[in-house]
Amino acid sequence: MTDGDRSPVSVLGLGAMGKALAGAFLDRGHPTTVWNRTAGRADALVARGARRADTPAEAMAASPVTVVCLLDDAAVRETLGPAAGALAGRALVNLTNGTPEQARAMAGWAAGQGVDYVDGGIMAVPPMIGQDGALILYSGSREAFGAHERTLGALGSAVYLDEDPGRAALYDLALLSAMYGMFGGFFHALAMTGSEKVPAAEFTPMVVGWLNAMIAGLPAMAAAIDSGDHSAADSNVEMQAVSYVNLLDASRAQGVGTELVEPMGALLHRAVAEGLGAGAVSSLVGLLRTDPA
Ligand code: FVH
Repeated sequence: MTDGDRSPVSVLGLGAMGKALAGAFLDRGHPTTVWNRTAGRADALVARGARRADTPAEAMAASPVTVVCLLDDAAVRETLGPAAGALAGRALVNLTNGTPEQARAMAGWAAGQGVDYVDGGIMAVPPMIGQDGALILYSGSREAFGAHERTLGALGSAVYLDEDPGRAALYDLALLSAMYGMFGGFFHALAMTGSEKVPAAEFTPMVVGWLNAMIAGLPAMAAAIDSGDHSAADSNVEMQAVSYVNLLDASRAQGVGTELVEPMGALLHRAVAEGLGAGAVSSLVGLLRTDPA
């Protein structure tokens, strides 16, 4: 089945994200069938022209491609399990957040049902869906992605990564890790300045400028990480380990908890203990690698 301009599509899951996905398909004129465990959450979409399905199987039978966006992997299994068989010869695109292992296991399950499986990671919040700024990562069946790429394009910028169905989940979780690291640093910074009653809105522009300056250095760090050459160190690990103690001491003195920032301090000190003190902080990535669980 090839993708037409307005190919039918089904959406399972109408939480905050699923509603945005179904809405974007409707906006582009795709005949859209929707299902949600709590049926009433489909009402607004039905009023906009979506067709309500009473069961996941009915929804999946209505379209060549079904997009699933539920809370987690357990919800996906619970939803798709009873519908096994309804999907044969069709494509399933799972945009539920999950691990690479879960994506690979789901791909195996889908293959057993004769289903083309694509896993995905949504790098956007619901209001961004349907705009170019919404990045959606895909991996898994190249054929299915190619067949439905234009339909999926209604959701945002569609980027296909690899035939390994786990790749999109890996990138998704890695990008979330970078985001949460930034949030953690930001929240700690605001707790520090807030301890002296500096309004968050007053200090935040300085944080944004500083983070942008640091972000500019990430490609050079990536090159060092790929080459393993961490010798170019204007700001070496040992110096940073020493000044990091001040960050922790000052936080405690200001009455600010250090749970968000302690791990980085511990890693800097471990790097010094392992002889990496004279090099660049990019060497810390190597210390994080452990044998897979
Ligand atoms: N919202 C966001 O900002 C992020 C952006 C990036 C991607 N995530 C992931 O998207 C998945 C869905 O997130 P969501 O925001 O739509 O989540 P909720 O609004 O909480 O809706 C959850 C839906 O899942 C249904 N559900 C939960 N458990 C079950 C189950 N056992 N069986 C069937 N359906 C289930 C729930 O149904 P109901 O409660 O309305 O009946 C909602 O449709 C998620 O993986 C994010 O990490 C969102």
